[in-house]
Amino acid sequence: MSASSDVKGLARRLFEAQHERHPIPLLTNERAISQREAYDIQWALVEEHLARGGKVVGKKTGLTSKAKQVQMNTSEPLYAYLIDRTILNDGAQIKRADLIHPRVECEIAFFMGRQLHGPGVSGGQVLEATKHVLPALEVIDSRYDNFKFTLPDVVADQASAAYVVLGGKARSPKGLDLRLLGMVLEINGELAATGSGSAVLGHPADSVAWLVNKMAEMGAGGLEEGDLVMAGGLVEAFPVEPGDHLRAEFDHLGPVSLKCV
Ligand code: OOG
Ligand code: MG
Repeated sequence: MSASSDVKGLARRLFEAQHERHPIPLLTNERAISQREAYDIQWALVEEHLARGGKVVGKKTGLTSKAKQVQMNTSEPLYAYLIDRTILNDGAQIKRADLIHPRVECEIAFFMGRQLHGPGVSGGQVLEATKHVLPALEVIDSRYDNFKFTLPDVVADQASAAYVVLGGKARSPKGLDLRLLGMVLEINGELAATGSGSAVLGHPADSVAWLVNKMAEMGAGGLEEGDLVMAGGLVEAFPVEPGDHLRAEFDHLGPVSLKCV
């Protein structure tokens, strides 16, 4: 088998797992996968969505906080592409039956006012190129058995991306200290976690800068005007089941919520 048909075959496996809501064993159980190949498989997976009319509307970083790295037993961040039909409005209902074993994360989302390409991009340059920031919940859903993986596996699996729920007020980051911006997550009315922007690589803009520079390193371009960028979970991810209502309240940016049905 040629290397490129192997990449497509592995992407196809992940695509079918997404579609059939059926978890699969790790790709790395069969053979070692390099970082380069892992991003190639992810891109081939994205192409499966593009071939069905999906559009790339942004990017996400993941595993940028200590809480997430400890939870997933990894020590390096990653990036992935976001597809248009997965972006939902505040208060969205997500169907448990559409997913394998969903978990929810609290994040700060960036909306880019202009393009930004690495290498050498700083957090300050990210803030200058940002039109506004929004409070967000990300629904992740690993396509692997038991929500366990190694870094190349999760890179190939589009960083477990399932949905993004955008809420609150869109605000320019100018005049906001995103590092100290606090958030509180309530699940079914009970306090579940508190966090702040500093959790993601010290500052959410530094997390976005990491993504831009990593994309440059991988020869994958960077951020485009109008891109939505998720800066990574500030606290660990929480499993959700039907009936659950999650609401995060961010300083200055307001609330964002979703319901699992
Ligand atoms: C990988 C994706 C992590 C984040 O915000 O840290 C992520 C995973 O934990 O399944 O999206
Ligand atoms: Mg995330």
